[in-house]
Amino acid sequence: MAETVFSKILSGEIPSTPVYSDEDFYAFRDVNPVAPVHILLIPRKPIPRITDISEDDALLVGRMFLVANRIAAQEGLTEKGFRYVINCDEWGGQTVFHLHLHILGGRPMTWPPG
Ligand code: DGP
Repeated sequence: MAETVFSKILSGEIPSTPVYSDEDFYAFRDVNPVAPVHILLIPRKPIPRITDISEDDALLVGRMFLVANRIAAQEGLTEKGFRYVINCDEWGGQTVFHLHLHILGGRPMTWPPG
């Protein structure tokens, strides 16, 4: 599996601001926040894109959203609402090829996205 910025964050080679950690997931603050709360939740397993998940990952991906919901609640986002984003490939705007969920909140979101 190719090294990415996020595998280096997981190994500690690149510093990050932790928000949540367990044996399967790590969450940290985005270096370029686009909202008052902008957290990236990643599986420790290096899955490049959401389209690369297999049946074996179904539980992992389901649990990823349970963890995300805990983080959203901890960050005080659940009262007003928030947004989850997974970018996929070039047209989806994905720049780091290690699956990640953007947790965005702290301001009203607009639609459609850019
Ligand atoms: P995406 O475009 O969906 O692949 O999002 C990648 C995000 O990763 C982007 O919002 C910026 C963030 N990012 C890139 N490099 C670093 C880094 O070194 N540290 C942190 N905390 N975030 C990073």
